[in-house]
Amino acid sequence: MLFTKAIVRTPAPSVVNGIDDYANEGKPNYQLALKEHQDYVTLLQKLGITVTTLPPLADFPDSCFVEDPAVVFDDFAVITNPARDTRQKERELIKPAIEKFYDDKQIFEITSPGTLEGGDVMPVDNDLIYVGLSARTNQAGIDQFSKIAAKFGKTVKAVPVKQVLHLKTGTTYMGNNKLLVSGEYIDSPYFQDFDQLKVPAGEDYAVNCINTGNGVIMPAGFPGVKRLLEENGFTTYEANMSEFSKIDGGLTCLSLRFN
Ligand code: CIR
Repeated sequence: MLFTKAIVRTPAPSVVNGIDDYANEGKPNYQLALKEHQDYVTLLQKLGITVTTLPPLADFPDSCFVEDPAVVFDDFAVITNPARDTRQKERELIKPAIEKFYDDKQIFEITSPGTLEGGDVMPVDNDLIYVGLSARTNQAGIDQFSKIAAKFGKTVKAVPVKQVLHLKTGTTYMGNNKLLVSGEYIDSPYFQDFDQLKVPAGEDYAVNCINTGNGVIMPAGFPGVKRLLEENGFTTYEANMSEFSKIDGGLTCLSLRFN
């Protein structure tokens, strides 16, 4: 197992008004989003993960995307500083959940003018963390995050994010030097030392996968990515993401994962 615990937050009815900067596929259906979320939790549990479910927050449409207002590692956690106004308050609303698992000395914060969202943070092996310089994460945020990570022996490398929302919307790490890549990250010099698993054209959304160490969770309906993962020795489990994808949400953003 690569992680044993996860924190999620049930979507509120307001999820239908989540930010949609990229997908442009209409509004999510709340009941279906709720079902997809419940199925996601059930799948994590089936794979042996202990899930803490936080209550819905009616005033915060994107608050089910808990990956963005915090970044968690086994030995420390960072409350981030989301860039968009409607997501700002999520940082203080996730904090009590983080405090249940980490003591004061292990919790750090990104502060203005720095902005950073967890979707841009991609840890790989050897204490290296890639952080996307994106529409949501700025250089000041990366500088603050690097200083925090250095206290725990980790090195941060910044990577530009030009065509997608967050770094992990374009690439996710599967372990053993295998990096699932799509779009702007295919053959990218930033990731030339990895064994690149290249997502076929038209299946970019499915680059956002979660390797539990006990199988890979991937979005349902992407046969090319399923084949690619299976050819590389991964067992796959599919999760329906139709409603979250309408508001630019991927699988990783629905949980915080740690030991
Ligand atoms: C947003 O635009 O902030 C949300 N609608 C989607 C956040 C997705 N988060 C992620 O990929 N980590």
